[in-house]
Amino acid sequence: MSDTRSKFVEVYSVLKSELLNDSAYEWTDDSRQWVERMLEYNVPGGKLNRGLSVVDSYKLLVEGKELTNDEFFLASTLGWCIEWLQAYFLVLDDIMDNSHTRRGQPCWFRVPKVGLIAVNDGILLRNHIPRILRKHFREKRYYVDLLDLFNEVEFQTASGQMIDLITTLEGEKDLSKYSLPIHRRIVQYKTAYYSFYLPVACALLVAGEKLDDHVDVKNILIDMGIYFQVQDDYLDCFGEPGFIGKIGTDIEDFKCSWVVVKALELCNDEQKKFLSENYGKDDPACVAKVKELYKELNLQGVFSDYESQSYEKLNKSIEAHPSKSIQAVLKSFLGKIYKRQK
Ligand code: DMA
Ligand code: MG
Ligand code: MG
Ligand code: MG
Repeated sequence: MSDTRSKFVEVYSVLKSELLNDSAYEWTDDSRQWVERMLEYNVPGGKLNRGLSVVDSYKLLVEGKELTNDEFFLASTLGWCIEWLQAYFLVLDDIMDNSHTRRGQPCWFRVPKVGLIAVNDGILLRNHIPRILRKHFREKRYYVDLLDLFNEVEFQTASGQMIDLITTLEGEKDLSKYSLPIHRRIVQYKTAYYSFYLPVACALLVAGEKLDDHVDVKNILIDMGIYFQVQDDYLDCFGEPGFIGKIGTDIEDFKCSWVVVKALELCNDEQKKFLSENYGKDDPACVAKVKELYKELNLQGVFSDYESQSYEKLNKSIEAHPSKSIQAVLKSFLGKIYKRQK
């Protein structure tokens, strides 16, 4: 494990133990054990890309100056707040998407005796964030901006989840309503703000910047987030479950995935009919037929072209940015996700 990663993980233990000893609640052994197990199961086991990006971005913004322990701790704490936010969204997303596995283990709601208690666990995870922020940032000049940022981004994400979910409503399964602009709108809101804008925005605030001065950075990060979610959609269908840690459910769930949108663009009438008959059915035979058609349409090749084009486009916009340190932040982010396999 790299030094940054292991130091980052140490901060998780500190935050966890602070939450488990929060004096605003009269703890019992049972409740402390429940919360600890729930945190261990859902918070630290991911790639930690979002969280670590706060630390990496902050380092690049202060241009190689060695961080003090205190600065490292603060940037890491914000990184962990994003990992908490992610855990909260994922616990609920897996219930709504009827998913099976996440990060190589059963989804939290599938764990015996958890079930729909997972809904309240999601709410608890969400409530931990302002508690962490209050404990460590209350005295900072940028505290209000930080709270406002997390609130805005949570609202955007929940709105994205809403449009993701209402486009798949039972009884209204009509593929003709799916298009690239609709897909873009869904993924911009459900993924890009919290996964890409939020880490960099946190780093900018700690570095003493005002977010209103960085709208151009935000726009590039949103485009990067859209590219990232296209990869997620692609991996849902073509990724190796053992490797990505989750079994795809987009075809069964009738999701407005980038893959189906591209398929619709390329289908002839007969193929379109075939797709409509098999998409959105919770039946492995139908799923296999959809994947068969995707192969026929060479969607893997289409994706690979999209991937290199997006990379070039993003690189161009990054290089047009006037600040070298911001260019470095954005390039490091892009480097982490280009051609990712999980
Ligand atoms: C996830 O979209 C978005 C949020 C806010 C969790 P998704 O359902 O495609 O994610 P996953 O493929 O990880 O379930
Ligand atoms: Mg999901
Ligand atoms: Mg989802
Ligand atoms: Mg997905």
